[in-house]
Amino acid sequence: MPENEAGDALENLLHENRKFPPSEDFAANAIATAALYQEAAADRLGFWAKQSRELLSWGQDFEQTLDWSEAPFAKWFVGGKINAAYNALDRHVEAGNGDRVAIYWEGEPGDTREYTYAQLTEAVKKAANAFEALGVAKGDRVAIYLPMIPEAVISMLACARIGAIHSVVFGGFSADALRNRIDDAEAKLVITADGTYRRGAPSPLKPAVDAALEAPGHTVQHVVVVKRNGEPVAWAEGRDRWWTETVDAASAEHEAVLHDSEHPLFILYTSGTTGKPKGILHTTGGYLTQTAYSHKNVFDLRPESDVYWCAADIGWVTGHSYIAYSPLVNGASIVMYEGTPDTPHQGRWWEIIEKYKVTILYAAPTAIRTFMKWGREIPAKYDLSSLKLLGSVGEPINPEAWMWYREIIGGGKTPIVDTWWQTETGGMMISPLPGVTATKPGSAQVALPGIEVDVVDDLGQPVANGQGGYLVVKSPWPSMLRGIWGDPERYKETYWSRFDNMYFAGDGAKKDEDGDIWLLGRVDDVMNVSGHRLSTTEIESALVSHPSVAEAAVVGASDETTGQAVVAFVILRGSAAEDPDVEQTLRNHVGKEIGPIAKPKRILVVPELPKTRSGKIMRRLLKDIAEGREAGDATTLADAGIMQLISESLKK
Ligand code: 6R9
Repeated sequence: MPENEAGDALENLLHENRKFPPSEDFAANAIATAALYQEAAADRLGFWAKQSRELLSWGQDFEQTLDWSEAPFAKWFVGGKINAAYNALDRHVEAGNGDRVAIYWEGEPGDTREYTYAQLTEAVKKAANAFEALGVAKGDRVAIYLPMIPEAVISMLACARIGAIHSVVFGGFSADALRNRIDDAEAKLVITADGTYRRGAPSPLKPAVDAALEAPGHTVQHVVVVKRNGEPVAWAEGRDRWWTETVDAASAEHEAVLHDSEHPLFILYTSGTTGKPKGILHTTGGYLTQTAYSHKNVFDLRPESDVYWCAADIGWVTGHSYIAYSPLVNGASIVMYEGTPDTPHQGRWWEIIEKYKVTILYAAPTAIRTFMKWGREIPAKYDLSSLKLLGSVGEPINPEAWMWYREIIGGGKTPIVDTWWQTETGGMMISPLPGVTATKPGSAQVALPGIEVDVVDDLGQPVANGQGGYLVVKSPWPSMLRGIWGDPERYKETYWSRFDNMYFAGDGAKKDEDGDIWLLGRVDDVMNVSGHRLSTTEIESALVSHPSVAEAAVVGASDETTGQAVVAFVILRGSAAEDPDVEQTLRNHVGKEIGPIAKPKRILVVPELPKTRSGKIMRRLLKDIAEGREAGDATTLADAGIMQLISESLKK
């Protein structure tokens, strides 16, 4: 864990003095004001009850806000009845907003589709009827293995409508990974597509479903296939159905029945440190409340005028909470993009922002660092003046990347909200409020009103300002996971056994002198060098702050003398690769930024870094390389060829 031992080493980098208060104009008109903090502090449960009733349409009001009597298994908004799809769709049509655009969809090859709220409601009703006709009933599990096409959102909402539990499996996952998830959840139906487009070429999906279902013993009765790229597919008669023939042909009349507030909404698998992936379970009322609340207040959302783009994949929790659910529950117009950021050119994102006049962009630091590497002249070619707010999620954002995001993309004026949360937390937990908080580059800063977090030491005692420790959540929150599918013991063990009555997030964090929170990466990403605890994030930030470095990943490799040694993998910018002294220069730079103890023992120059679907660097694989082993299981990588590329580049 990152702690005070590394003393001044930790200080330097995290002692960011820059502060960016909201502009007077933004602060004066902001949706979320400082009063929210006071209101939540005065009566936390009352605050959530009020938020829930304001943001959602309950078919039957709840009687109790929180039942924590069977902790750590929470029940929120007990006795309430609600339908998630009705909240995301029908009610906006009923309120006269049926003509508002719900989804602006942009395919990778440049084809487009648009759905108004009325059209999306109709599409979801048809899908709900079709799924029911295929035998799917309330409580059944449906696996969704789709690319970033509107049918992904339609399928999720159709499941929610009928009370089926969706399990979205990222389209980049292998047949094996898909089969494991199908088996664990005992899915009855699979929704997939013939394929998608990636980097300008058709990329198949259906063959992975066929391979996953080849061995007998599974629970799948039907596979519904969306035609996306028109590539030929194998067909299992009786099992497989085209979307056009089942869904498009179904009736557009479908009544949204009410489900219990605690009815399961979805399962989403996330990798644990060890063992098989965990099926994180989320339910309805609390999840919708907190995601809608955070989406509105953190993004300063005006549904009637904003165009909101969350550039995550739907197979990641960010895609669930901030593409499929909260923006639609809030009645916003969203942009959804199918492809990669560099197809057909490196200005693709900025072209999309210019085209749709996107006002709010929510993206991951890894994407921002990639854009930095490509150069500021690319976004400079586009009109990005529509942007009013930028969000970041997925990993700590290095101060350099934060500044670049604000200056180059936000024109030096947009607030940046660095939002910390997890698959398990369901919605945002720590984030500035854009009209209130004076933001600090690299820090997520403060818990949202209604959320109680702290940084504690080994014994669970809160650390003083200026000190580091473990991030914990001190009281239950509406969108918290309700457990791990089929494994209640693992839920208790993983999250609730480390400290008494506190949720252990698995992240290291530090409080600065103002008490603001800086996330330091996963606890398992913390290195111990000669008894000094060093955070991978900090050394990475130090490396990225050097003009020669585009991206960096740091691991602790076992070392006979020092216990662990710092090994850095770096992607260099432009001509830096030709500099024979670059490694020494970077070592010294880290020494200067953090302290000599943090100087990497080895710096390896690589062309790419191994990343998961959600853009997280898989340090485990880099550690294998650093420790001279064959790289381990790489099936969850977004791009499977990367490890080969890295090994080859290191042989040279
Ligand atoms: C939403 C999401 C969760 C882990 C989390 C932490 C890291 C996410 C972050 C952040 C620093 C942020 N993380 N947001 N670290 N600052 N703003 O990413 O969910 O895929 O479950 O990952 O991601 O380490 O514990 P998930």
